[in-house]
Amino acid sequence: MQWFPGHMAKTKRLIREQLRLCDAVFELLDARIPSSSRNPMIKEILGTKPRIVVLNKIDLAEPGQTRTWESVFIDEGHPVLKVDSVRGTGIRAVTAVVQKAVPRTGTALLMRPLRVMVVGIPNVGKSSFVNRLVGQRSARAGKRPGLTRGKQWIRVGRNIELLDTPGVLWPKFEDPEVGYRLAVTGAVREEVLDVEDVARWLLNWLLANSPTALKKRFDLRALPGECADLLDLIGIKRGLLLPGGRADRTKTAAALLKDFQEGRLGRFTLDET
Ligand SMILES: Nc1nc2c(ncn2[C@@H]2O[C@H](COP(=O)(O)OP(=O)(O)OP(=O)(O)O)[C@@H](O)[C@H]2O)c(=O)[nH]1
Ligand SMILES: [Mg+2]
Repeated sequence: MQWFPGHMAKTKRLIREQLRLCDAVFELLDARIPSSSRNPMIKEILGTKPRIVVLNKIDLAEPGQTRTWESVFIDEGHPVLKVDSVRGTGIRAVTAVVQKAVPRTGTALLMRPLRVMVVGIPNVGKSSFVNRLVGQRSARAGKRPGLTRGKQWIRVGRNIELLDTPGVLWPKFEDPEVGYRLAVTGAVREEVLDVEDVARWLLNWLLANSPTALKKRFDLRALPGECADLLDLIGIKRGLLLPGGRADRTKTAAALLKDFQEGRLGRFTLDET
């Protein structure tokens, strides 16, 4: 798996450089994998900069577990936001949390907007989150022409400036399970994945944690124990076939991952506290 291409090393440098200009950081985590989506390099880069944990994609995660994870991060000393950046759930609370998280010392800080950098793994929803925040105030911003905007800094209302950054992963997953969780939730580009292997991992997870979701989605009365069989069964059910009538495992695996990523199998949290 090649999940740490050159541009990620570049992003790491960008984060380091821009951090000096920032008052705080939004650490976007995927609510389905709050621990696996946490980049261990980020902690070391951010140092003591105030960090606001944003649990994004809460619409895809199991709500009870999201609350449990929220308390874990609060206990660590971070403010926590629970957000669905597509529908906008939780967005209204953001501004107040930022204002509270940044210690206001010195007049200089009061004279300019707060600068907050958005960091997170690929596909976690950083740009959606930024767009949601901007959209909320776009009418108001439109009434004040003449505002100069930097190329990368995006103004939110009067008080906050955001810096969207590209997604970063880290070079080595210590725990292979973390790699699988990142893969099934869509953080790793499909071209570098063995989709069949990842889909089998997901099927095993669902068999162990929510067999009824599988039965319901694919209209199966009973589940075979063997994962390869189950993948074939799903392929046949969905009509994803090779010439000759066998299931097309590659296509079936990709379709299953898509179903999971779009929430069609249900709401799941893969990381346990
Ligand atoms: N269901 C759901 N989907 C979301 C949410 N936030 C983002 N998405 C989807 O996730 C995908 C990635 O969103 P982006 O905002 O592009 O993610 P990103 O972190 O900016 O990705 P990179 O820039 O590639 O690192 C898109 O298909 C979004 O629609 C959310 O809260 N819920
Ligand atoms: Mg983006």
